[in-house]
Amino acid sequence: MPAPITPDAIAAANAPHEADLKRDYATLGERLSRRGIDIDAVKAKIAAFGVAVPSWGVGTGGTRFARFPGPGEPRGIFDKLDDCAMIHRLTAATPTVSLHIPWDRADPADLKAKAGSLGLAFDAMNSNTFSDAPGQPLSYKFGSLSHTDKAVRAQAVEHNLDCIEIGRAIGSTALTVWIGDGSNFPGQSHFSKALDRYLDAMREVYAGLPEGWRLFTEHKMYEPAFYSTVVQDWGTNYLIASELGPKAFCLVDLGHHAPNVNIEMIVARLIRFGKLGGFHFNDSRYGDDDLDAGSVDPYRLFLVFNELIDAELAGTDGFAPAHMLDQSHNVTDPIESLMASAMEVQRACACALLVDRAALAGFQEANDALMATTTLKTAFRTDVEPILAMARLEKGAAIDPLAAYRASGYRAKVAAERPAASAGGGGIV
Ligand SMILES: [Mn+2]
Repeated sequence: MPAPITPDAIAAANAPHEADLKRDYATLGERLSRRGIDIDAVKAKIAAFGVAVPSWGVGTGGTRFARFPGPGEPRGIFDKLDDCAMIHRLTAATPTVSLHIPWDRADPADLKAKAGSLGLAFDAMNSNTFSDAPGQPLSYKFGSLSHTDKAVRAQAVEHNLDCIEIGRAIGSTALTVWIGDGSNFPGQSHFSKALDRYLDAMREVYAGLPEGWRLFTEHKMYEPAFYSTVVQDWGTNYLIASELGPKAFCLVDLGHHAPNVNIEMIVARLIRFGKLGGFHFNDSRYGDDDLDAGSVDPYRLFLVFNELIDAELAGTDGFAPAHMLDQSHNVTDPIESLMASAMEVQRACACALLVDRAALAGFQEANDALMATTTLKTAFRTDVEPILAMARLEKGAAIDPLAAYRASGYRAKVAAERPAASAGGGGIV
């Protein structure tokens, strides 16, 4: 097994860039100090910021038309963890991995040992009742937690409880539930009855939460059901989380909304009512495209973080949203996309930390629309790359993770050991 890149190799890759970075950091620090901002404080926040990598993200994704596997694809969860470790060593931004069961099913002791040896921990568990696992007694073709057949619902509940058990054994403290349940035809499904069945099933899952765990429900407007989905929008999701209880929260996947929906405002609403659980970061152009975070609309990502930082600074009680990437890599090396995306999320966070909040509040009170929006733009337009790079350097990660990754030859090394994949193993939620 090729070891992920060594500290010496990273230091060698950094050496030619260190002097320039220090100059750039000092220059930016001087400019920010004129705005009353302490660059070291921003850097410390970024250094402490992490976003979880989804285990399924390190494999090549695909569309429902085709999948074009890349070289050296992970053969299973242990290969996936190696790839996740590579991402974290180079970026120091992804300390945790989010598992999907049954795709990543393995002996929990082995999972924990492998992750520990790589310096990784586990984030939220993800259940899968949107496809049929081999040998599964009952099919989810017509739904899972909201299925008309009680036996199918019971099977789906049992699977979620199983995910919790695995998670408990490996140190996870949250379960994310996304279902594909819904309908393709008007009249196919009774909206209220389906939601009631879902709520009844979810109450059983909720009852199985260990002490200190949180339950995240993820809404999605369409797909795989195209006419209606049971958990279709943030409003329904909020009602679900409210019905279930204080350990239930809403998860916001940036790709799961109708076009042009004001996602940052949804975030603010969920914060206001104490039900924001976390995020699946990605980007989209037309629908649930699962493009790399910040690749199409970095300003929207910034505006989401603007709400998060606002809530954090306001000292919102119990505010601790989970951050995770959830994207599909069809034409890029997944490791490169995940590194770039983790850094985009950090960038949005860093820019949001630069917002002059006292000035913004003043402009809002004075109804000065132009100066209010300019205040946000001033923060967004600041090139914070020296802050991100310095945070990486000081944590032993790479100043330029993409260049260091390419220079390492990691992909060619794992390709020599991992037979070419022909299909399968993908999945986007
Ligand atoms: Mn998602």
